[in-house]
Amino acid sequence: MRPETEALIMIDVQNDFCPGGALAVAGGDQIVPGINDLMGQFAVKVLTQDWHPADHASFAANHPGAAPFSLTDMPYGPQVLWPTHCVQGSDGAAFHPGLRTDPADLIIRKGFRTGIDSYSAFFENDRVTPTGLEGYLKSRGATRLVLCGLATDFCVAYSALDAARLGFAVTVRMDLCRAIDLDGSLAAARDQMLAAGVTLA
Ligand code: VGL
Ligand code: ZN
Repeated sequence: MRPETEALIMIDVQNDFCPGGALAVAGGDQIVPGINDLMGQFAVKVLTQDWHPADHASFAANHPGAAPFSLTDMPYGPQVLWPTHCVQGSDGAAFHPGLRTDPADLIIRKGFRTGIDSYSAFFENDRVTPTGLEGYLKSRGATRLVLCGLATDFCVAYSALDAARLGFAVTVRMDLCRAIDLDGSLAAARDQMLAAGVTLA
């Protein structure tokens, strides 16, 4: 068992990010057994769930003529337009059926505001609107975070970078993550995480 000051943050292990899903990440389902095992070691365990309304601004389908995986400009900066995924209450938004969700202390949902995407578990993509996770973790006494889940180069990396900025000691279990890897996004995410002092394990 790890000390009470360490928290495990499991990012978006949802059907739509697994093979067969709307925004499938190659090998996304392979990380499930390892995450289940790891959960047993942590006192503080948090799941995140990408949770979008059907009219969400990050969906290419809501931008007439726009192709999935193209870029658009949002008030808060550039935004990738994704295939419709993780719609609130859909099967795609459900956790992978093999993931043990019962041991989790908290499930934090993100991306539920129509006009703004939220990759990070801590802030929406404007980098200022909080999800509340920082306060939860700090009030539980967590100082060190271990992150795993989907996808390495988007929600995991954004979460790790925000966590480091907030003063947590951060380790990303790269073996328990899988990447989308859009135009070099995985290499860029690795470089940014290393530069921010995140440990890649
Ligand atoms: C994610 C793209 C869009 C992720 C979520 O979980 O990495 N990526 N929504
Ligand atoms: Zn999303």
